[in-house]
Amino acid sequence: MKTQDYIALENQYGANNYAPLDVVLTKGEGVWVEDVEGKRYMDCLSAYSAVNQGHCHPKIMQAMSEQMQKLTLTSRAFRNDQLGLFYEELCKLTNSHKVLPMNSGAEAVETAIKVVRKWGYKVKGVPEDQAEIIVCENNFHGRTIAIVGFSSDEDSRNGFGPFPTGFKTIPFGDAQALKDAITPNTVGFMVEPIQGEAGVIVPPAGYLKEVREICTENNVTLVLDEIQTGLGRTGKLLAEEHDGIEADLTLIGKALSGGFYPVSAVLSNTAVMDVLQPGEHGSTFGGNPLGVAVARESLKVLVEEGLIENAEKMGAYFIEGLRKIEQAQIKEIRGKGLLIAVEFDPEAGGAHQFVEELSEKGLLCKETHVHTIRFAPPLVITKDEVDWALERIEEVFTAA
Ligand code: IF1
Repeated sequence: MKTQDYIALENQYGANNYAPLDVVLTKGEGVWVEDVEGKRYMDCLSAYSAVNQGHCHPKIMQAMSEQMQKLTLTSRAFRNDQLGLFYEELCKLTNSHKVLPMNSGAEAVETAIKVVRKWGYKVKGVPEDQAEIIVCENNFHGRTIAIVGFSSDEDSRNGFGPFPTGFKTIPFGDAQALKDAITPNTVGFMVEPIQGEAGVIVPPAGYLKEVREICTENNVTLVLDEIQTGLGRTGKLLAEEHDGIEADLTLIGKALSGGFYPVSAVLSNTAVMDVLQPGEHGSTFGGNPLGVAVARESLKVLVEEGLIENAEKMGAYFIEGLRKIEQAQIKEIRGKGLLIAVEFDPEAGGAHQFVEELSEKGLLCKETHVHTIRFAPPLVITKDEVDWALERIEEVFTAA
């Protein structure tokens, strides 16, 4: 079958909830993927930061293959020999006290909403059903009804109402706005350290430190959604480290499984997560031995192969190379580690043209909000591979 044949099948039988590039991929290794015509591409999206360890990492594959021949799923009605080890390794790695394992990022976000509300009622003393959670404009935290209910993106929420209440929206990056929005019923402030989908929006230096202090002073839990920024993507294990702070709840997902299996988790200090009692929350696959074995190896690879340090080094090199490109219509180049974005002036006519041309040259990336291209290759990328990418990016950007 050819590219068009696969596309025809997707168009005939698949829901129309994405408009992907017409590239039909069939294999991947490291930063490279290959389509059904045998054409090779560098993946500069990394499945939105879910394959930080590179495609089909052999050690993670090995761990998955061994576990799937032993035990894959038991439900949490029984215990298994992977979960306790995963808890201990993850808590020690992230200096957390407790872990609640889920599957998708959105489920981790929903779990956090439930936990901070229950904490508000049982510990802070907020009257029942009066809990307020503050979020930021242009947030992206997933696609469930509660989450899109507090999204400021029309496409994410149009036609899906009515939505749950109890959420307040403030501008991102504005600590004073947080201070002004807090009431005695505020139980949490949930924010991405860097807003990914909004276009890699990096807040002013010290923002996370300020919001940490404001939350502490006002007995409000700080929930950091590190589902995209976490696990090495910004050049630190967790993006919160750039500001030297610790959240009360930290959400991780995506690369937690190296792209092999949906695994997400809510990390917390004891005070917050211990409000949950047996029977109050759960999930069929949450904490299953197969996913957890994959996650244990994915974390090991991240640390032992120096991917976090590599992200910091290669990210700085990538951004430096982008800044050398002579292209008058580039409005801003921004990012941290290997979470990088190039925003174009509206006069450039939108970034999709560059995405298509880069795909022609063998580099896969994706635009966001029309004018911005995100470059987020797997953290295993080498200097030569960054040079390879920069060469093609310069060709496309300067030809425009
Ligand atoms: C899609 C966006 C990125 C996330 C953050 C939670 C979640 C995500 C910070 C939910 C997921 C994915 C979802 C995917 C595309 C991608 C995405 F473009 F949608 F916004 F990365 F920026 N918090 N992001 O980035 O995790 O439930 O998906 O596992 O919906 O198309 P999930």
